[in-house]
Amino acid sequence: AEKTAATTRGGAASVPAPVDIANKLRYLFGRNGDYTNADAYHGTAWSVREKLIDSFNKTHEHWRKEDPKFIYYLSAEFLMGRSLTNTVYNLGLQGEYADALNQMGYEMEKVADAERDAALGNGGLGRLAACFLDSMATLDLPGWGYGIRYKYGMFKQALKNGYQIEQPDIWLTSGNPWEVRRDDVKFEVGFGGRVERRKVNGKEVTVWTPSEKVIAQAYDNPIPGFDTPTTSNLRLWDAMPLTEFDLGAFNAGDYDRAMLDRERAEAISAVLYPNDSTPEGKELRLKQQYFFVCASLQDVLSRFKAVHGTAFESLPDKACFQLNDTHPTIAVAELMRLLVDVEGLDWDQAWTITTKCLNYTNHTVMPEALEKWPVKVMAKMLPRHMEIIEVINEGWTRWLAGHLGDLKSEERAKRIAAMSIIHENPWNKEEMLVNMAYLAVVGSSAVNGVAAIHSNIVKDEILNDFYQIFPSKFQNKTNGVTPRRWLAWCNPELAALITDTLGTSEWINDTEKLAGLRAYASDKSFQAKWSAVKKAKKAKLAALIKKIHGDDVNQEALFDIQIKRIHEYKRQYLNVLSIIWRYKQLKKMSPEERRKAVPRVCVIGGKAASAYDMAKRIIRLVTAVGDVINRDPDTKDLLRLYFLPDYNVSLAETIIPAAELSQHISTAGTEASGTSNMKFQMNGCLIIGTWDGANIEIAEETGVDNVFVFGVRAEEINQLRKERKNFKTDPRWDELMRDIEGGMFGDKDYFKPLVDSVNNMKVGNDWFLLANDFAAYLEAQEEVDACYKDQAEWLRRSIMYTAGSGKFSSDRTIREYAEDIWHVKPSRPSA
Ligand code: 26Q
Repeated sequence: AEKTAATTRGGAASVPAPVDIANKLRYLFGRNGDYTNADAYHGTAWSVREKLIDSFNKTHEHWRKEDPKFIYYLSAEFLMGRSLTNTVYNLGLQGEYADALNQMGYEMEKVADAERDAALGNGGLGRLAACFLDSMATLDLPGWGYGIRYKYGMFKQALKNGYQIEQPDIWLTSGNPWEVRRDDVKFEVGFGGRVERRKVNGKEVTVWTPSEKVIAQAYDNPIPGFDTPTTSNLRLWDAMPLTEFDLGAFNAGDYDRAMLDRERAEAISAVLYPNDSTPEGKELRLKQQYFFVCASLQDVLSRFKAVHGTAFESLPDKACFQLNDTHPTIAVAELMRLLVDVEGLDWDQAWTITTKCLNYTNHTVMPEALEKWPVKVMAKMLPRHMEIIEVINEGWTRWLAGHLGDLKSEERAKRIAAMSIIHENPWNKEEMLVNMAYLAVVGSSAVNGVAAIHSNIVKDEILNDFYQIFPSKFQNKTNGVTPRRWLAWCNPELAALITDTLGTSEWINDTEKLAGLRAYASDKSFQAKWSAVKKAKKAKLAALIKKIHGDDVNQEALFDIQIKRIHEYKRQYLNVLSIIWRYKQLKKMSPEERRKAVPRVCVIGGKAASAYDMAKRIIRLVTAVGDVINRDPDTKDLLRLYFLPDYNVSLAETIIPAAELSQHISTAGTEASGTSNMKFQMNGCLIIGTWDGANIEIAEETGVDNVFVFGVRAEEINQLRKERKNFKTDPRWDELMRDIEGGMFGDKDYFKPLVDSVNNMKVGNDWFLLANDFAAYLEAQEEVDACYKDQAEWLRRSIMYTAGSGKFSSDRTIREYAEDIWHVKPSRPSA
């Protein structure tokens, strides 16, 4: 009998896909023929779901028997994007379902386009978690993600008169075929209340009686690996009231209060905080963090106990947890509470187990972005955890005092105060804060940064005191991205060309094989094919620009892209300034000179946190400049600027394959890693960038001379900031400032704070050193133009980028985590 991918993976012999899709539409949705693309999507997704669940069940049956060590990736964010395309490709069902849809008169690409993004994350950190899940499953590593099933994910961004407007992301209303509710998996999570000491059988125990309790309800999201039978899991928690209605209150006629309790519970998993930098000290945010950590740890411990009883000393051989930034750091205190208060272990034994099980990844350089919670807030919401953190801190500072015994007492006291987990708020001496990064470091076995330069900054600056004491705790794990979603599936044309050329598709899970393309980098006929693919992808992006802005763009132009969250440190503003400068130069040129100019289509996209005023002004500046440039008959064939609204994972999948130049121009030392830079590199897009984050390693792999690197280095930043007041700005810069201030793009008053923020005499004092890098940036842009005029050289570089991207597969990153930090080994179910 012929075996389809579905039968080898899942086992369930199924009806032909077209029949199955029609059945799903008939019996789940009551539809009979005449489907829209959205209908076809739902029918297809519910059909594919069954194969996914078969594979999931098989994998978990295998893991239950084998009982391997598991890695649990704890993250407040998982930015998954769409699932249909990824699932059918990863399961090897693409051909079967594409054919089925064709037979029914539909096109897979259009059908897949009807899916809503699962946008349960802000940006880099959340998308990294999603790429990691793909790699863990592909590498057969026993591992789950744990997070929150937000009812509303990242807000939808719309533009109104060029200003950002936020709209709720209502993503669950048509149902979610990619999740399975586990009605048998629920845990209680408590908040507030009081803590008492009681004697039980002569032993003193601590009892926490919360004043508020909610239920965490599990939803499983199967994660299919590629080219393997493994399907792992992302378990997300939904918050529900303890009882459907508080019956007591209801019977007493207090209907309002019963409803309020319900709302209060549901609020916990209602919405993702759209803040990707400065943490808001909102209590609800802390509640979300504890909510998912508490449910996840209870879940893991209950599975452990079902197999190993109370032999908790072997917990570190069976489970480890990766803390994705400090967001889940309350896990340190929660694991202690569960082991000591609930399971009755003694403190020291529990502490040994806890620190063996936990590891922490830092994603941030900026000190103001490090999470700190007021002791007052923590003590009220999590009184027992606050006590535990105090005891941890007492033990820690006592240990430190011994460890630093050789120092003079004054120096010693200073060092201890600087490393105390609980410390004064430097801006408000009345307030005490819990430093979550310090708690994470003290409570973990390993601490890592996300790119080489960033890990050095973690060691030498951010956590230097700790590094001096535990040098071997600190590691680097350079980020990566999944080559499935970010090359093979989003750019099937390029993937086919690569496979043809290398004679194998093995590069999809062994990206080092892409290095084989270097041999073809200067091959004219290969370059022609390479260029044809880029042109086809540019045509798709042009169609999207047409759909959104109504404009036809010159498809021969250089497509120049900057897509990422809007942030001052990422310096979209610097990009806009150079575009204005280019515009002014073009205006001055004679027709002959203009004929020699390299035409550009510039695209900027990204969301501003809703309360980030300066970022919103930057968006408005982009749209205002675009309005002037795109309508000017003198220049409109040579320069365009478009802001693409609602940048998200799906949009990235269209934009990145079409990009020829991408911008990664953060102030050196501020972007921890960046991951879109890796996606662009994989798709043969040249990079203009600063010596920052993973740009450095990308340049090393691609050949530094193939990258347009500019600007000051991280080591110089502190000194340059001190000298800002004496910095002499470039005359071209001064001219641009006068233009914006003078109303060349309208909205004078609204743009004034932007102008002030980069003025060396004003409060902002150009903290991100735009003025310092301005001249070098314009020069690098001239190099870009010169290179683009030499298409053979441009294409050679483009090929060298893809060829050099092997290191940046998240498979490599995950292998390193598995070996150096997690100590988990692959366990593959039989096909
Ligand atoms: C914290 C507390 C309260 C509210 C929100 C937050 C919060 C949420 C999200 C703080 C930070 C984030 C996200 C940070 C982030 O995405 N960092 C990026 O992580 C990437 C993956 O490592 C790096 O490539 C980027 O350089 C880094 O900016």
